[in-house]
Amino acid sequence: LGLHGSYVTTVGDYSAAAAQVILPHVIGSLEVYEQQTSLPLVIQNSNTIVLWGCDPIKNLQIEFLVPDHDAFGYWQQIKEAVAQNKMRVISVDPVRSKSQNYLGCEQLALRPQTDVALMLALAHTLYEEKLYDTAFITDYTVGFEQFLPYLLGESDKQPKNAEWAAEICGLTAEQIRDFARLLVKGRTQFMAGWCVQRMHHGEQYPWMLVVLASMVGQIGLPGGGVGFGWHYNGGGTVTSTGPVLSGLGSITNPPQAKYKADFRGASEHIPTSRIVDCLLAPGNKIAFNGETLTYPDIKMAIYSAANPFHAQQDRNRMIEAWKKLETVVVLEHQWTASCRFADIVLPVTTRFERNDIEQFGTHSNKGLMALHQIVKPQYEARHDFDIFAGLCKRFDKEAVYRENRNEMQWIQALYDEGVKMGASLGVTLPDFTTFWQGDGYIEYLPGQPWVRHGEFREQPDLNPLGTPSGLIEIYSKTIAGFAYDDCPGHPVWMEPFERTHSGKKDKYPLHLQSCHPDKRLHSQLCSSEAFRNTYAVAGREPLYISEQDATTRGLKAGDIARVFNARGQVLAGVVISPDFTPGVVRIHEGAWYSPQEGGKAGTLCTYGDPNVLSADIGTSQLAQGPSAHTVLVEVERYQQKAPQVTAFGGPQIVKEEGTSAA
Ligand SMILES: Nc1nc2c(c(=O)[nH]1)N[C@H]1C(S)=C(S)[C@@H](COP(=O)(O)OP(=O)(O)OC[C@H]3O[C@@H](n4cnc5c(=O)[nH]c(N)nc54)[C@H](O)[C@@H]3O)O[C@H]1N2
Ligand SMILES: Nc1nc2c(c(=O)[nH]1)N[C@H]1C(S)=C(S)[C@@H](COP(=O)(O)OP(=O)(O)OC[C@H]3O[C@@H](n4cnc5c(=O)[nH]c(N)nc54)[C@H](O)[C@@H]3O)O[C@H]1N2
Ligand SMILES: [Mo]
Repeated sequence: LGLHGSYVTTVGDYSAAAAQVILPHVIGSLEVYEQQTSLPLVIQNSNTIVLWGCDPIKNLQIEFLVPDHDAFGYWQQIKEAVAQNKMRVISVDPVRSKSQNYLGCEQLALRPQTDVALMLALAHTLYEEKLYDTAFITDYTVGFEQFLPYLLGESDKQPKNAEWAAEICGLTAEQIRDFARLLVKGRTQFMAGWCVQRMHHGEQYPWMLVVLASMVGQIGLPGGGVGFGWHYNGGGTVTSTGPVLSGLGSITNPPQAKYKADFRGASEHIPTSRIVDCLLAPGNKIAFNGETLTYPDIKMAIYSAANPFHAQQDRNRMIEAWKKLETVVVLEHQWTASCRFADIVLPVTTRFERNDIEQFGTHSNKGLMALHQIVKPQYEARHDFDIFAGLCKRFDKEAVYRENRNEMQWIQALYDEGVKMGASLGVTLPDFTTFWQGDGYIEYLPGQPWVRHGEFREQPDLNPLGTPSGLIEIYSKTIAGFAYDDCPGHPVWMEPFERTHSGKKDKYPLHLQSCHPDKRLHSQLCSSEAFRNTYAVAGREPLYISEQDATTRGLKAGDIARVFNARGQVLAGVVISPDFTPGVVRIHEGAWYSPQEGGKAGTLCTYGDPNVLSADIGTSQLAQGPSAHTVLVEVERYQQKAPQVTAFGGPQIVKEEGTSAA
């Protein structure tokens, strides 16, 4: 696109949009995609691990790169330490997670979306009982004095004490005080997941957790402090020393685009999850992290390796917005809902039909792996790379795009670059032919255990954080300067646009979680009937629900339920689970959208896509991230004859005139 003309880019992602924007202001880096303190050091030094909305045993199955699954060995040691009472692990989570069940650990079952209130009360208790680390606050942070009047209620007549939070989060004041005391009793490692920042005002949770960890005072010590990436990409595995390969797209001076578009004053980038807003209201202005963006008038969208008809919130609103696009192109090897809403679908190869090279172990950087082609490209499928090269050919940019390399030449070039990098690191790699035709596998030498924020703690002057002050910003002048009413200068508790147990009587009394599936990566392979049969219920995506909520609704295990709110309705198969507390239900994200009547907004989804029910509202003016987890629903038994699931199968091959159907 860049070689040809102009295009609108997206910033941030669905995963951690709120954390990615706030944490650089607060602690100077993204944190979410960075390596964590090595797990061996945690096992050695931590007295308590707090899993805050964090389910590593479920989510560590996935990595950006080829997973090495090494983290699970350490988690087994943590499980043993818990069994021998050498360590406490406390899961702060409204539901009993897979990790909790695996570790046999404790739980603080707070109400959904009330984490910031709980953290404030923990901070208040540490302050009131003089248990917080004043030296750490003085030496490593700024802005405690601006935060304190709010914490103590001097600025708003509401002390954020344990009694106050107990009303909101459903724990007792005594439980909250005990927890605060435990945090400073020994070494405490906070491990934070990302679900809680995928909620309305999702920026407040990572910010307040950093403030709480600062008051505990152990940031930068082995087995203490806070991290936001233990549950993904093998976070906390020890990083090996070896080359990190670059990828494609390293075109350095791209030639001037032939057709530079006129944006007519509109912005050339939008926050990823604001796409539907943008389509519905081009020209509208929104605030975003200190900028004012003007939505551009987008006419065409291209999706490669993404399935927006799973990922994006509020499906029915999205269906209306999609009509504004003149052309939608999807590059896929699965007939997803996104393909069905596209004008042109270009079939791509799976990785089994390609040659490739990849690192394995994302954070562990364990080594290199040759990914050999297993079968020739099937039917008309082509490599994404070849499709884009073919498009570039039409305006004479193929050679520039390819950098004069085909698939194997790219692999060899990346490898050779790795050999050079290795040499400078003292790591000797065999020549390419030996690697590719031999084992196809290189394991680097293990590195040294490492402590996140350790260098900062040791020498804050020499190793300042990337914040304006170089220190942790409990109060951020930058953020305060934006003057957003939904994200002020220090962390605060704010009611989300909807919440269970909020005291308001709601038509939709259940909180719907749409956490990441245990059995899939998002929507991938949901199309496989054989695989679906290992977890689907009555042919639908499972709906996890407590015994009490099921009984009061006359639901039995295996029933088909209708899950609905004002935004939409889906069918799902009932699973009654002791892991779920009353008031909280779950349908995993990635369940394929299955409209009873295709293309019609409001129609029943017959398989169970939770994004039919979610709201498409930005977290705040700061990050404009997705609020996918701020969702209330009601559930009832589906009385009628269950309609067919339409999501799977296809495409239907239409015979072109004058040709024979292949
Ligand atoms: N309600 C709710 N919604 C959510 C979330 C949530 O927690 N709740 N989580 C959000 C998060 S964190 C994320 S990351 C997003 C994920 O959203 P996506 O990344 O859009 O989800 P995937 O299902 O992984 O889609 C990837 C698609 O790429 C295709 N694919 C695989 N290999 C290739 C290839 O080589 N080339 C091409 N062209 N295509 C390929 C797959 O078949 C698949 O359809 O979802 C977000 N949506
Ligand atoms: N198996 C598997 N692993 C994956 C993925 C996948 O699709 N499948 N996707 C990967 C990707 S792209 C991402 S972004 C990450 C996502 O990682 P996360 O966003 O951290 O994962 P989730 O599973 O959505 O939620 C984690 C935990 O948050 C809890 N939780 C929900 N609501 C609340 C609340 O109000 N308060 C508290 N304290 N806890 C709450 C849930 O019960 C759950 O146990 O996972 C990665 N790993
Ligand atoms: Mo993600």
